[in-house]
Parts: sequence; structure tokens; C-alpha cells
Amino acid sequence: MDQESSILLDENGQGGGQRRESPGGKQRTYALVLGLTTFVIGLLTGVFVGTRNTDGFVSSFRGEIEETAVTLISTTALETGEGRAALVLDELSPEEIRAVSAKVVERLSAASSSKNQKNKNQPYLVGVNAVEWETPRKAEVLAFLDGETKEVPKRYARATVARPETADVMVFRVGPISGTRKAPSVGEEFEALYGDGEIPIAKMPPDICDESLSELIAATMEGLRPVLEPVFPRMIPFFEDTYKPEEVGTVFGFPIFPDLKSTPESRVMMVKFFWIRDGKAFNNGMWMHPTPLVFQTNHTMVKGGEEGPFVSAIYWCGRGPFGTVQDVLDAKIDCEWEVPAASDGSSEAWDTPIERGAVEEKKKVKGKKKRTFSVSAPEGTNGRYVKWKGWEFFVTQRLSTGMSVWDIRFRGKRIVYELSLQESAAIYGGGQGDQTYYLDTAMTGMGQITGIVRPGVDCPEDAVTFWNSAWVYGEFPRGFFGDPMEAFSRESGCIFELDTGTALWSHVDQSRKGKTMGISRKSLIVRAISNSGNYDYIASAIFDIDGSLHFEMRLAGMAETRWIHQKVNAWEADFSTLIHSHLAAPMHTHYINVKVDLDIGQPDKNGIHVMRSLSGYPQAAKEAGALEPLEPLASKYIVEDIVKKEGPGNSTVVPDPHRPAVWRVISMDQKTADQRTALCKEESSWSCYPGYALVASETVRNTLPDDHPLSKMIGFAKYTMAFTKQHDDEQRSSTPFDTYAPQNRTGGISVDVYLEDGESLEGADVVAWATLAHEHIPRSEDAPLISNYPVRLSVLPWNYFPRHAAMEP
Ligand SMILES: [Cu+2]
Repeated sequence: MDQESSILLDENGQGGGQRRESPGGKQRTYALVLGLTTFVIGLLTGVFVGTRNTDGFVSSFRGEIEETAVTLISTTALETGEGRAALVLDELSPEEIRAVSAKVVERLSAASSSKNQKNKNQPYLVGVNAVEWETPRKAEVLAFLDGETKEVPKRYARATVARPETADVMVFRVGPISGTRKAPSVGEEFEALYGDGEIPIAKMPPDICDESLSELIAATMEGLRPVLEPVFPRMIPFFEDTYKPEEVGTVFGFPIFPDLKSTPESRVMMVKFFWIRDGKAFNNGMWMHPTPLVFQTNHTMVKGGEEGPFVSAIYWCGRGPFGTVQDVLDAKIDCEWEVPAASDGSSEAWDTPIERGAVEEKKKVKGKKKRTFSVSAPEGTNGRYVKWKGWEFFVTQRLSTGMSVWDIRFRGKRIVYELSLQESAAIYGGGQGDQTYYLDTAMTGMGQITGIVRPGVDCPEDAVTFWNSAWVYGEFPRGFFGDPMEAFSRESGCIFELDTGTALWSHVDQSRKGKTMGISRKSLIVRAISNSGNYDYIASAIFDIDGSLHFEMRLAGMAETRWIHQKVNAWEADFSTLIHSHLAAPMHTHYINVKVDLDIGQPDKNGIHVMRSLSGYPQAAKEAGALEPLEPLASKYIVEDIVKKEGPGNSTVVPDPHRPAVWRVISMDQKTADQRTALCKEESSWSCYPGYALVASETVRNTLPDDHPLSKMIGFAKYTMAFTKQHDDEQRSSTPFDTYAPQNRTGGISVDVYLEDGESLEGADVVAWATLAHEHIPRSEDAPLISNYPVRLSVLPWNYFPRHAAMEP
């Protein structure tokens, strides 16, 4: 260990003492006056007036946990010692994000967010990953990690900027970033990574902080007043003279939903309207109360920004699309929407979550429990270097894609270079005009709107926590806010050893008084929590002492819903299950994509070995007469294969229950097969080559046609696993530029594209893209909040150790 010292953390308990910051002031009173500049249409005078401590938004629930858990290590020590992954693989600190933002603002005379544009032509930093760490080249990182060089690879950021004047989006490489995480300095390199106009502005990443539609929505609501007022009497904040939220609640719109009508020239967004009785139900119980009102707004951001947004379609009470407000008025639709029951904000409400029967959050840990793992970090670093029972790795949270675990080694040997969450996509069924879909990495980021972990609820009370940088936050009902110039840290992850209450291995002694022999399964868990608005994602990397590891995602949240009425839109029942009165929950699929860059032995001498279980009459056994006298009865048998090259059908896996198979990443370099040489030296079977297998839990492939726009957006979801050759420019499985107009894929960022070039995978650096899917056919128990349910990928030693690794001395 090159730990220089063990230093107490600051009072906030953060490694290196980063300050927990809130983007706002100390105390902010917000009387929610009706206004058009706010994100949310419903600004509920009276109901939502209140005072809150905005610092409280990012404050922690951690309580009195032993704060010496994280050992602070100096960067000098790291340059030569273990844990040096923290120097080269850590995400940007809040200070670095602010410094890079300042550089972009200065160089381009840009605004740091859409909210502070001085005029509509001013360029601005856009999206939840507007300023993000750039992953360095793998070869350089390995040379540094493996001590071949003391030169730390240069640190860069990527900045995404919307440029209304040229009607495009640009990504710049900015840096290098030097200095410390707390006091960084940003170099003068400023390189455009795309051509001018290559990414049209209509395809810019979603911007949930954007308020530019407010006036348009207000005007449209005013126009629709003759039809809305009778159905939603006293519920609409825009109609100030009649609005009485305390009597019948509020109807408000949420302008964030991308629509499939978008093209590279026009950006179409849905504004969906919900009802809530009580302000506490905002972005909560509201999902149980959809109303039959949806607009489509066309945000045609043409050159020069001359054209403003306009409403392109209106759906009202199961009818539409109507091209204009007048068309809706002329249609004279008799709408039978009724004020929903409940949602009175009381503890009996069916539509808002109640912590009934909950295990209470425990803030105090009595006595000191001896930890079996160590956690360290250089000053100012959010990520953590962890060691536990033979395992060591570095974990961070990426703004866009969430948890990444790097340089995972077991007993000194690297097994995985990168294990990272890549995407959480959700594709819903629905009629045109109200069909939602999400790339959550683009909408909210998987490491941007994260939850602050609650010891005693999200993780055990004595867990050690880690942090992520972020700048976007919700202040409901006003909406989402955020500015990378005001980036802060959130305590969104935790590390702990868990006694799983079961055996890792065991065996029954069959004697009369016999018990079992075996060992308990105590796993090391690294967990991080992300939120995408209505949904929550709890990612865990799980390590076991038999050399196996697992990536598990637990999904939960508020179900997305639509209003249904037998006389109006009975057809909705073809897309949805009915989970409450007039409440349809559309069926949908969640696709969690995970990148596993396995390195078995020498990284660029890996390959893919497949073992298929078949049923029939293997030729050699037949010829040798080994099948006598059972013929013609078939037998189970195995066929081994080495994958020659990339490509759909070659290096892709869609499990078939009729033909089970194990897919392994193996070392094809004989010299690294030392552990198994003795067993295998006389055999030539590929099963003798050391490797790790990838095994997915629930397997659902994308069921939409392959040429559907959404199938292009989530190319990875055609397969449970796809293997490709590692390339430094193939970092991610999806891109925020494809949320809008996914039929016109941008920038070549797609597993589909990575598979296309048919490169050899024999003796190559192999990367696996695994899709953990969940087909969600909603049930009544999904109201008001879904129980967390898991999907999982196991990474298992398969002919890697000469015997059960947990039994090795
Ligand atoms: Cu779901």
C-alpha cells in the first residue's frame, strides 16, 4: 500500500473534503406566482407557497456514520502505487465541470444553459452531459495502470453546445485539464469533434431545463379554454380568474416527451397533461392521473432561430390529431373525464406512496463494526478505490451513463477493464400521438439526477458512500433547473459487505444428525441510485469470493399511464392493462445495456468461445459405436465453437431455450493459460482456454421490427449480448443525439454500427454489450409505486481456475 496517511474526512464525510453544494442560496422563499417563464405550466398560487432550505435538496441522510471509512491518499503516492486508476479514470469533479464550462462560455460567447441565453441565437451548453469527462485511450491507460509508464494520460472534457445561429450542435474536446480536482486549470485545446452542420439542432440532446415552450403552451391553453373549462373547472392555473386548486386540484402539463414525428429538420415534443389534488403529488401521484389532453409542439429550430415553436397537433379526449385550436373547438367533443377519486394528500391516498411498514432509516450505528474492505480516494475525487478479499477496482458515476467500475482485478489479475452501465431505454406501446420512449441517459442522465443514498434503507447503515458530480435538480412544481457553472456533488453511491443469508456453497451431511458443510455468502456490493423522473434505477456491482461478479439493476418507480374510457378510447386496452378506474398502464420494455470489457490475460489476445448444448447423435460417437445399443435414442451432447468475426448472427447472442449455450471470453494466448496448463496440456479442446462467461437473467430482445426508428435508437437491444472488437471511439452503446429523429442515426454511435465492419475477433480485444431487459406488463399492484424488480448479468469464471476458487488457499 502506498497510502501516505489516513486522514479524517471533513464534516460532510466526503473523500478529500469536497463541499456539498447546492445550486441555490441558503434559504429561498418561492411564492409560486403564475408566470410564463417557468418550466411547469401549473404554478399553483396558494397551494405551493412555501419556504424551503435549498441546501436541503442535496443534503445527506447519512447521519452519524463512522467517517474514517475512506482513506485519503496523496496523488504522489498514487503515481507509483495501487489505486492509481483514480488518477486516470475518475469522472470530472464539480470544480472541473465549472472550469470547463467557463472556458466554453468564454471561447464561444456562449450561455452556460438554455435558461441564461441572452438572445435566442446565443450558443449554449445543452443536455445532461453538456460537460463530461472524456474517456482516455485504453492503451495509454493500461500502460499507466500496469506501471509501464509514469506518465498520467492527459485529462480532457467534452462539451456539447447547441448553436442556433448555424442550426447545429457541436461537441468540443476541451483541455487538457491539469492542477488538482479542487483547483483545476483548463488548457487551450478546443477541438471540434464533428463537422459543422453534421448534427442538426433538431437532434440536440433533450433539455429538461428548457422553458422556451411556456408562452406557446399558455397561448394554446387560452385558445382551448372553451372546451377545457367545462371539463376541468377551476383546475387550470392559466385561467387565473377561475382557478381554485384547493377545491378540485390542478391540471398541468409536462413538456418533456420526445415524439416519433421528429425529423432532422423538426423537433417534435409532446406535452402531456396530468391532474393532481395536492401539490405533494407532483412528479409522484400525478402519474396515476393522466388527462386526455396531449399537444405536439414543433420546435423547428431553423437557422438563425427565426421561427419559433408551434403546436402541430392536439389530441383531446381520445380524438385527434387536430391541426389547430379552432379544429378542436369545431369538433364539439363531449368529454366525460371526471375528477379522480383520492389523491387528497392524506395517508390513505391510493395514488401516492406511503412508507407504511417500512424499516425506518437508521441514522446511528452503535459501536464500530470491523470492515472487511478498504476504500481510498485522492483528494477531491468522487470515485473510490476499493479492496476486498482478493478483489480490487475503482468505481465512479458518469453523468450520462451512471455507474462505471474500472480495472477490476481478482487476486492480482485484471479480469475486467470496464464494467459500466450504458443505457436504460424504455419503449412503450401506444397510439400515434401519445407513444412515449426514452433514452434515460439522454433525458435525465443516469449519474445526473441521482438519489442521495439513505443508509438503513438503500444500503446498510454502516456502508461507505461515494459521490457523483451533477448540476440538474428538480424544484417542483417549478420544474427542473441546472447550470454546469454551478455543478455540485451528490452522495449517490455506497459500498458495503452484505451477508446474503445464504450459502455460497454447501453440502448436506446425510447422517442422522448431519448438518451441512459450507460457507456463508458474504458479497461485496457497490451500489448507485439514478432517477429518470418517474422511474428509479438501483445499480449494483456484486463481487463474490469465488471469483464471480454480477451486475444487477433494480427498476422501480411510478408507472406511466393513460386515461381510458369505454365510450371514447376502448382501443387503449390493446396497448395497456387496466390498473385502476379509467387508468390504463401501457405495456413497455425496459432495456438496460451494460458494457463489459473483459481482459483475460493479454487484452488483445482474447477471443470468444461458445459451448452449445444440443440433442442428437454426435458423429464421432456414432462412428465409434458409442451410441449402441441405445440408438435411435438421442443424447444430449456439446458442440464447441470459436467466433471468427464480428457481425449479426456471428458475434451476437439471442438465447434460445431449445439450444442453451455458454458464451465465454477466453484468453487465446497459451502463455496466459498457466493455471490450467497442467490439466489441459494433453488436450486441445478450446474449453481448456481460461475465460469468463457472461450469463444474463431475463432475456427479451426488442420486439419492434428492425427497421423501426426506435430499433435504430437502441441497436443493442436486438441482442442479449453482442461482442465487438474494442475501439477507443466506440465508447457507448447509444447516443443522446438519437433521442429525436432516431431514424436518422447520428455520429455512428450504435452497436449496430460497431458490428457492421466484420472485424476478426480471434486474438482481439473483445468487448461485450449485454442487454438486460424486462418486459413490463403492468399490474394493479404497480399503483401507486412499483416494487423494485431485478435484472442481472453474471460474469462467471468458466475454466479460469483449476478448481473452485473460494476453496483455493
Ligand atoms: Cu416498467
